[in-house]
Amino acid sequence: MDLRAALEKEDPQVYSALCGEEKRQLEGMELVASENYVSPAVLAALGSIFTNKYSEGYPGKRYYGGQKYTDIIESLAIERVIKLFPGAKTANVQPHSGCPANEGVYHAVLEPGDTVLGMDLSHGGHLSHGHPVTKMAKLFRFVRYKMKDIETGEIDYDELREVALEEKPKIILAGFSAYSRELDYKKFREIADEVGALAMMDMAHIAGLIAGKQLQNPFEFGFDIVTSTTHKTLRGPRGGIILTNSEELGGKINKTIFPGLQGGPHMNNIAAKAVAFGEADTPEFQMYAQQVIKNAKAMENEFAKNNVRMIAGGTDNHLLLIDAVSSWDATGGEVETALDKVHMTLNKNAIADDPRSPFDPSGIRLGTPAMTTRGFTEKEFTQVAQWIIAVAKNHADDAKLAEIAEEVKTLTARFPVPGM
Ligand code: DSN
Repeated sequence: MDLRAALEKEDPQVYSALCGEEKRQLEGMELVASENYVSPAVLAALGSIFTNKYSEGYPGKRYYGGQKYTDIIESLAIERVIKLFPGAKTANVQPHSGCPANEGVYHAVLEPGDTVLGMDLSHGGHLSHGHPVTKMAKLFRFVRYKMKDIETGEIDYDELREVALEEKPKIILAGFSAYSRELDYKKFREIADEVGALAMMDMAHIAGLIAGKQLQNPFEFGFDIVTSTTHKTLRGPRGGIILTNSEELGGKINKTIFPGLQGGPHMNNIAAKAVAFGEADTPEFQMYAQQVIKNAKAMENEFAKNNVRMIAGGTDNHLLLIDAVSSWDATGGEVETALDKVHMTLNKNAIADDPRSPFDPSGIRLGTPAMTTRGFTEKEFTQVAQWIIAVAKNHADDAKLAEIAEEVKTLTARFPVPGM
């Protein structure tokens, strides 16, 4: 059956929005560090009739009949993701996304009032690491560590240890959504051992770079729990996972996700996760992950040549965080808006200890995963950095922006979007 034709016939409004979004994705240059393009096979699984099925429980132990094929796909997803991250012993592939995955861990191993030591949001951490606006922060106590030196990005491991000794956290949480350097997992593990805490990593941003063997795997340093989304560098459908290094922890987490926090798993999503985990376990994916980092380095070089202030001084992964105010005397919001006008999409972002409001912070965050999937190499990303600089410097000059917009469209037209 032609699914597109069916949608067009039955719901022209939704179909028209879909066509608009396709055009936007095709003509635009996607630089949001957390976005990517999935393969046609992932799309096919996601848009499949697995969405019709309820499957509360886990493979072999469900609460509804008719589970022959859902058991096959969930077991495949579990086997494949465990193989992808050596050292993992259990996997829960049901979390609907990254926040429920992190919440699932907190509920599984903490009692109300227990303490978690995580990275400060403005230094790169994530809302779900206990930002005061979240419900989790009302249940558990979150204390913070930061970078020691914003210019190099080095984490202040001495401060982290001091806070850990004083606060006695039950979890020491590594991981981030806006940090561009590799972590010292050995130090995290040592400090966690010293205070009797679990070592947990939220690898959402870099899961694909770890799976692609370009960044270190926290399980190799004895981490207990690793959470992730599946749609960023890992290039799968939107979703979450929780991996652990012990059957005991895995059992607690399974009970917490279902029936603790979620009802029926989204089996179409789990089918798409299984496909993506299979795709990530290939030499081609390793080359992709390597190119993602090479491309980020190419932008780093171009920005450095042009005296752009990069937080942490540059990058070891797929993302860069730039201080727009110091570099170009423009706010993050102004640069984001001007880049939108030239079809380049990224997000305004707070920088460490940002004095500005989160609605118009000092920085921008950008990354290479999506355009690397479309085939960009160092040459194109050097050009991307030059355009970003030109746009930021001319953010109020609409004639100049229109000129750059045409150049951007000409380049992106040469690089197809998978699945379109
Ligand atoms: N929204 C994601 C990001 O952009 O990093 C994190 O949840």
